[in-house]
Amino acid sequence: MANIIDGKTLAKKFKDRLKDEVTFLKGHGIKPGLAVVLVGDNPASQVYVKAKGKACEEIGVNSFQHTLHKEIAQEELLWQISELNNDSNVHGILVQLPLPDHLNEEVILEAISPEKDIDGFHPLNIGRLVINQPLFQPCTPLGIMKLLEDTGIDISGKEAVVVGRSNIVGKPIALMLLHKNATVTICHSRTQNLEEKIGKADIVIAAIGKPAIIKGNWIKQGAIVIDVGINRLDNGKLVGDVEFEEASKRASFITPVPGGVGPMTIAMLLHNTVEAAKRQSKGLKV
Ligand code: NAP
Ligand code: LUD
Repeated sequence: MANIIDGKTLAKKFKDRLKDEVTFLKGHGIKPGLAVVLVGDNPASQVYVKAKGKACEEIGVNSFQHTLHKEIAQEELLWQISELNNDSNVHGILVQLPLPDHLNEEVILEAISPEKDIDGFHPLNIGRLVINQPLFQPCTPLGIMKLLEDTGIDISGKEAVVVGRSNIVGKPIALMLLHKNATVTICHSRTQNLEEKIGKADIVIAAIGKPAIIKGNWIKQGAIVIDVGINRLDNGKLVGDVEFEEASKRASFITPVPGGVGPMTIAMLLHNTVEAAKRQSKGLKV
């Protein structure tokens, strides 16, 4: 049976360390601040934003939550972002995704100052990741790298299969694995013979958003399985993209849903916010 990678406990370890760091920074007059912008009333987004606010509170980071009407005009949202860019109490700015359809996500994300872009979604931060000179890296893939590190297994030379090619998970995690010298295959909705590709993988990253679409018996014996998917079933239960029970019989390590990648996403958000505060207090520019 696989070892369960406990994301909740690892996230707690990171948060405890960050809490001490925040105490130290406050002693030097620096109080890290995170602004979270939520547009509309998407229930999942409300849950995540609330969890982010609570995590800030736990470690002593100032959190500023801005809930905006779902029909807000793009210009108005851009104005709000520029206010946050100019606010010296705000070191990190996060605009929760997805945004309502009438808003242009690329334009909004590019309006965030790269120095405060603790989500790592600004084109400048993405470019820096591509050339392996990262500044702020997206929280979910960064959390996945910490989970992999925690297994103690060397990534170098491993076959990694990433399923999903989103800007927030699939593409950045593929780059991070590549930079650790994995041989990376990126799969998506047009990929043929997914089962065969997964069957060869030493590391599987599932970031699709479809319940149990990756069958447990596709997993190679001894593989590491990271399940990013969060799917709420009609009965209210949360499940990942991987058939957990079957996959556990083959994998060496596997992340659960919930309690795997999700908590690490939030811990990495706090990490990036503290880093942003430190950089800004030194007057560093990108
Ligand atoms: P997304 O933007 O919807 O992307 C989904 C990806 O899956 C796309 O690249 C899509 O391919 C691919 N796909 C769809 N059907 C497929 C199929 N049958 N076979 C193979 N690939 C398929 O999603 P996302 O934002 O990356 O999120 C993915 C999941 O992770 C969601 O459940 C989300 O809630 C969860 N998530 C969790 C965390 C966390 O912290 N735990 C963070 C972020 C996201 P195409 O590109 O061809 O359409
Ligand atoms: N937008 C994210 N949109 C969605 N799960 C998250 C997430 C925590 N700008 C921006 O935070 O990084 C982002 N930046 N994202 N996500 C998804 C994505 C965004 C997803 C899950 C969790 C953040 C989380 O804590 C818990 C778990 O897996 O244990 C379960 C929470 C529950 O629903 O009960």
